Formats: sequence, structure tokens, C-alpha cells
Amino acid sequence: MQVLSHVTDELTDLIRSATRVAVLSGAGISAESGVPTFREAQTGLWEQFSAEDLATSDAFHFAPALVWTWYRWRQSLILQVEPNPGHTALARWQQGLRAAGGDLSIATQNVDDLHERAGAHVLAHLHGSIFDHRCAECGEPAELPVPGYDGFAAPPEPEDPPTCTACGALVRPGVVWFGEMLPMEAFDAASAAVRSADVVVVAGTSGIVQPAASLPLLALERGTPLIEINPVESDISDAMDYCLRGPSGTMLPALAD
Ligand code: BV8
Ligand code: ZN
Repeated sequence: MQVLSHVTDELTDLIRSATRVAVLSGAGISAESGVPTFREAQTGLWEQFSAEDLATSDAFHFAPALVWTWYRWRQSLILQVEPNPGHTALARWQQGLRAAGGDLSIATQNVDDLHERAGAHVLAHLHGSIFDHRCAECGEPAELPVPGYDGFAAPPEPEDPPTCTACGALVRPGVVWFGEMLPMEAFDAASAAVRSADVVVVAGTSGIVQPAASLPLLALERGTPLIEINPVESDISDAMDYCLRGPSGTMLPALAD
């Protein structure tokens, strides 16, 4: 494993020769846009809880208004921020490869839409999307107006989630909670992309949350080069060939352009 503080000529040559790239992104790629990562402490109303405590069906069952409002407040924050140079570098890289007959596949653990707003196509939202809503009982999708909160202001008082128009049960966020299965189609597509890639880039993930964090390790089956971008060591750094120790908003443009 090489731990690097900048993109070397060796890395540049590797990237230039790759026609099929797989990218696994985590909360860290959205950090420079102002979206807190899961490693950071919660603020305001939720400061006494960890994200992992709130992102569960049990938490929603016992405190639906608290959990629902946390998601609606997070939606507001995401709507108020912009994609950062890391997101836009991936979008440019993907466009360039596709124009040349190759591809760059993005599998993200993130529930925000910043990759899409940067102009990229996302192959797999492994943990769903914060802007999707569905009935907790019958699964009926629910279309809701965007929340009116200020995502940077003091968190609001909890509001009850709406009820399903089809069966009357509570509407829940369309994300994958801890203890819930990932969407198999998304996970299988991401696995296939890693298995067929010339190079795998892991950007902004602590490598803690499974099974998403194990996806890049499928690259080891074929000896596909693995590049990590993270300011600090992660739980999967040991499996990497290259560890670019820096923010993705700097490292991805340096790698991709
Ligand atoms: C499953 C959606 C099984 C919701 C998310 C014990 C009990 C119960 C379960 C488990 C258990 N032990 C293990 C498990 C499995 C569990 C898990 O992995 N737990 C962890 C905590 C140990 N996994 C699950 O429960 C999964 N499901 O296993 O189901 C099953 C099997 C059969 C039948 C039924 C069930 C489901 C996991 C999905 C949970 N949902 N999100 C929401 O968003 O609210 S996960 C959520 O946390 C995020 O989506 C994200 O994936 C994850 C946080 O991880 P990261 O993205 O890596 O972010 P993190 O904050 O951790 O790290 C940020 C990194 O960025 C840091 O390294 C930092 O250094 C870096 N960084 C910071 N700034 C920058 C940067 N990098 C680059 N540039 C920067 N500028
Ligand atoms: Zn319903």
C-alpha cells in the first residue's frame, strides 16, 4: 500500500489507461458541500443521539415524529447546499469515459442527490434516497412537497409523519435503515461494476458500514488496483493499493482531470 499526499505520475498513468472505473462514495464526498458525515456529532434536537441510533426502524416505531423530522431537516440541508469539486470531477470523468466508449460507475452509500446534481449518473444508491418516501406498511410511494425548514437553523420541533393514502399507516423515509436489507438490484449492480473495473476508487467512506464497505474488496479477486481517498485511515485502508490522504474535493479533480 502506498500512502500518498498527492497524485503521483504512477497514479496518473494508471487512471489514464483505465476505461472502466468503479467508484464507491461515502458521506465524506459530501462533507465539503456542508453535509455532516455520520462520524460527526449530531446537533440540536438530535445531539443526544447518534445517527446510527436514529437511522433504524425501531427508532421510527418508538419516536416517529423525532425520526421523521430529522429526515425532513436533513432534506432541507441537502437542498440548501451544492455539489462540490469532488462531485463535479466524477461527473466530468464519467462523461469523458462514456464519450470514449468506456464508463465510470458510481455506487454511493449516500442518500443525498449531489452526484446527480453535479451531472453524474449514479448506478446504485446502496442505502436509498432521502427524497423518497413510502408507506411503512404497504410500501405505497408518497409524493411530498419539499420541507420548509432552514437546514442550517436550529432544528425544528418534531412533526408527525404523514399517513399513507392507501392504508392509513405512517409514511417513512425511503432509505435503508440499520438492520434492513440493501436493495439487492443496487448491490448486485455495484458488485458487477467492481468486478469488471480496471480500477476501483473509494472516496469518503470510513469503511465501517456493511455490506457496502466490503464492495471494493471484490476488486481483490482480480487484482484490480484499489485507490482510497480519505484525509484519514479507514477500516478498509489496509486493502488499498494507494491511499490518497486528502479531501475528495481536492484529490478527485487532481486524479480525474
Ligand atoms: C444489514 C441510510 C442485515 C440511512 C445508512 C449490529 C446490529 C445490527 C446491525 C449490525 C450490527 N453490526 C453490523 C451490522 C450491520 C450494519 C452495520 O454495518 N453497522 C455498523 C454501524 C457496524 N449494517 C446494516 O444494518 C445494513 N443492513 O446489515 O442488514 C440483514 C440481513 C438479512 C436480513 C435483514 C437484514 C444496513 C446499513 C445501511 C444503514 N443506512 N444510511 C440514513 O442515511 O439516515 S448507513 C449511513 O452510515 C450512511 O449511508 C453511510 O453509509 C454510513 C456512514 O458511513 P460513511 O459513508 O463511511 O460515512 P462515515 O461518516 O462513516 O465516514 C465518513 C468518512 O469520510 C470518514 O472516513 C472521514 O474521514 C471521511 N471524510 C471526511 N471528510 C472528507 C472525507 N473523505 C474525503 N473527503 C473529505 N472532505
Ligand atoms: Zn400504506
